[in-house]
Amino acid sequence: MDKTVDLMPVLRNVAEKFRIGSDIISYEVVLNGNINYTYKVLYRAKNGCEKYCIIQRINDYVFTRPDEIMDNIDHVTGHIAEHTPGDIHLHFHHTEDGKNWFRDEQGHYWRLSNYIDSVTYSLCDNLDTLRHAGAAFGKFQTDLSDFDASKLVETIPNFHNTPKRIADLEKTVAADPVGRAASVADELAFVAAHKASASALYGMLEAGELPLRVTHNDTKINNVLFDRETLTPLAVVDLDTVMPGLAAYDFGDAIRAAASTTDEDEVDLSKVTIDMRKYTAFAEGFIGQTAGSLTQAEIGTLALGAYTIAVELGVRFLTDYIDGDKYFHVNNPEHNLIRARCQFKLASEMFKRLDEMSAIAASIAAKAKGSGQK
Ligand code: GN1
Ligand code: MG
Repeated sequence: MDKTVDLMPVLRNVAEKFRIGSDIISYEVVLNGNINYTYKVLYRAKNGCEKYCIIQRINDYVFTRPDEIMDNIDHVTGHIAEHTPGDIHLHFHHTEDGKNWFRDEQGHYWRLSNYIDSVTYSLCDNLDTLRHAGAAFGKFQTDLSDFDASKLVETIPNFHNTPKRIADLEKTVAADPVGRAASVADELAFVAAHKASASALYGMLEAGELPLRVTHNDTKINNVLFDRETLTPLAVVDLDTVMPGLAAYDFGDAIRAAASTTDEDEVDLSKVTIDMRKYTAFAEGFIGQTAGSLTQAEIGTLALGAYTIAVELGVRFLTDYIDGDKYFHVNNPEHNLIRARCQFKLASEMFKRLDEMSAIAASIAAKAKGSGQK
């Protein structure tokens, strides 16, 4: 979105549609997502008090049916609120005709939620915080363990179908719409070399060896809101991709983001590796919450999930680069390529240490089960 455009009139209109009035005082662009357009908005509530809310424009290139996402979110937030009545929850406002989304004259979809005063981290060195983040995502999964998954629409089909992601990359390379394919031979060779190992997890799902659960599917640590003072988790946000999935996807995506030594777009690849202390801390939190419900086979795939999601996300960034940057927001023309290289470097580091990572997960699980922790 063009940063020079004054969005006041647009945001006022959205606020009015969601019935919080149109007295918007100011807004700031929130930059930590790669897909949607997010604004933290200060407004004067009808009782005269100043309040914040979050207004988002849903990216309808990525999400072709925003209305279905918002139905999913209604179900999921309702279920979580019912199960954890004392907690702080994400709540989406409704329009006069009872919808939690609004389509403007340009065809853009908008939503408005409460603002939860909190801190978030994109990269975090504090091991306690990482342990808390792991526990928050684990709890998210266990809170939804009795949720009827048939109520959920698959908002992005095949989201973590790694072999299909690789096949899509191959098709995009063959089409080469913007003439970038010739410049990524090394990256394509990496993908070819890792195709089989990165497809193993999906193979186990297809073979019926792993149960489908309701998972978050986008477990970057910046999707956990932390209390400013106690630094404990308040809520898990970004529910657009809550769908049936594998425990290893949620664990894996979180690890590839939070246990990396760098941000996901680090240019200096010599700095990119997995930090085992961070890995262990996150795993303690996540497995501590979920060990009681995870099968042995699932525990055995958690580390593989981290490697798999790193390869898969690298493949997705690379595909978007070759496709001309249509999916992810980019800051420069090389951004997706830089991100892809960074994920591939991280994946190759994890691949070398898979046994060690698996052993750590297994030992944490054994301890958690032994101590009767859920
Ligand atoms: C996107 O917008 P954000 O940052 O929450 C993407 C995730 C990627 C992530 C990588 C719907 O999430 O799958 O892991 O970027 N979300 C979607 O930063 O594709
Ligand atoms: Mg997201």
